[in-house]
Amino acid sequence: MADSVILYDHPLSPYGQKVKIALLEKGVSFEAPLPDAIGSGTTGGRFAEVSPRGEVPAFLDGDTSVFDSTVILEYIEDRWPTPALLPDAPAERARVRMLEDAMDTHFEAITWGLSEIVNFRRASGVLAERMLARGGEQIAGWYRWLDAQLEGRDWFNGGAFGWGDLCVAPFVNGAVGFGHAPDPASVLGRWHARVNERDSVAQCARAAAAVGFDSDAVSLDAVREAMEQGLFKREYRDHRLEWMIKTGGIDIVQDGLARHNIRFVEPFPV
Ligand SMILES: N[C@@H](CCC(=O)N[C@@H](CS)C(=O)NCC(=O)O)C(=O)O
Repeated sequence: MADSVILYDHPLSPYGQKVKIALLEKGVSFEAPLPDAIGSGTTGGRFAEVSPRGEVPAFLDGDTSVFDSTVILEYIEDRWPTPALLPDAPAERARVRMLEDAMDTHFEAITWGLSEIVNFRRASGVLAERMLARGGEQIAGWYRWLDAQLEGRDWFNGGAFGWGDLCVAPFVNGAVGFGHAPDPASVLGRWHARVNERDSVAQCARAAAAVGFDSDAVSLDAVREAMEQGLFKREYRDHRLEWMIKTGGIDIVQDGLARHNIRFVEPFPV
């Protein structure tokens, strides 16, 4: 069994950030290669074996391969139990796992959708304005829900930073990138400032900023051009597809299908 831990990752992925924060908190050293052809819908090699959906994060620990950030986090917690990131009590563990599920599915779909409009220009004019406004309202609604989840706690995990926090921070930081910061005076806003002082969280936020669509490292025009040519396909999976449809973008889905620049998950390779 090889001894290196490899996390296939893209710094912008909030799911990848969840896993990196856990590894950093536990002091597990890892390499984080960017998979070849990520986003093309035609990934190959070892990455495609480890990640049959062609998604980051995907994790290799010697002979063990794991995909999906939630499953990877569970594996990491089992494999390197100290310091524990999940709370002790079963009810608390269930509480933070529900938080994680809500962020991974409903919340992420909104920031992903905003990116489709702002960065990938899937809509323009009145439709774009309407979808952006609706996304902002949806985020405000989730912020009210998150605020209530803190219920007098300093941390989503309970008395100290943990799973509940690392599952929320990357997604809220993503929303800030679209101009939707929580009110700094709110409970959530104060948590947001506190969590970003944490070294593990700050490292991931810096790495994301360095490759963001408005950074020097990435030419958004080149990415858009690749998308126009169908070389770069956006994955319209699960809740993302729901978001597009419920937020008024059903024509965007049909247009993307016609132009072959959106993709769905295919049967896993055998
Ligand atoms: N449920 C998965 C979602 C992972 C995911 O959506 N990853 C995106 C990046 S944020 C990805 O790799 N997309 C590949 C693509 O669009 O082709 C998880 O929790 O790991």
